[in-house]
Amino acid sequence: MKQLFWLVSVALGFVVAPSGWGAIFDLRGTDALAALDNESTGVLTVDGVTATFNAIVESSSGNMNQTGSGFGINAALPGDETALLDGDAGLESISVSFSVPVQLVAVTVSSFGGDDRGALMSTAGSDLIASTGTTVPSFGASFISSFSLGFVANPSNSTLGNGFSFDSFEVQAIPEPGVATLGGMGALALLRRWRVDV
Ligand SMILES: [Ca+2]
Ligand SMILES: [Ca+2]
Ligand SMILES: [Ca+2]
Repeated sequence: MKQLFWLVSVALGFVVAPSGWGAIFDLRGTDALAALDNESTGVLTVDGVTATFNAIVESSSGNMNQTGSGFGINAALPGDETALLDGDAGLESISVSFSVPVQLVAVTVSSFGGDDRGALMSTAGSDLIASTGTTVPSFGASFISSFSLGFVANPSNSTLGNGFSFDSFEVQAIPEPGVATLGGMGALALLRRWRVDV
């Protein structure tokens, strides 16, 4: 009876699973190091979601850079914080576009100081990021095809600050209908087989 209960639970889980899966893009991790480090554009795939990254510097070119202390843009000018998104050589930002519509459910940054400010932008809305840690975007329930995170001037302070590290983000994608349906059918087939065998 316990087995039957377990199998029914699995089958129902596949059939009624409400909201896709989460994919965490760890920009401080080894996959990102291989795909994005020292590139102005790069592609990273996590759990079936492919993200294309572009490094943008307001007035000059730059490359994405991962070091032991952060992930940001190397603006290739003297004095730039090479592993942070900052404003020393023009306002730096990273845009991310996706192969499938996603919900952006979390963005994590670090190395924030009091003068640092980040702007999270999408077609569905925008948020100001003002401290180290994880931000849940105000537009996290909306499906988007891209977003960007960039350094912006602090409106209450004329100094730019030294920037912040773009550590990671998490998205939720809609599962392809065929995958969920096949999973549910497979579990139901297992259940039917188990009942016949008894
Ligand atoms: Ca590097
Ligand atoms: Ca920089
Ligand atoms: Ca900082």
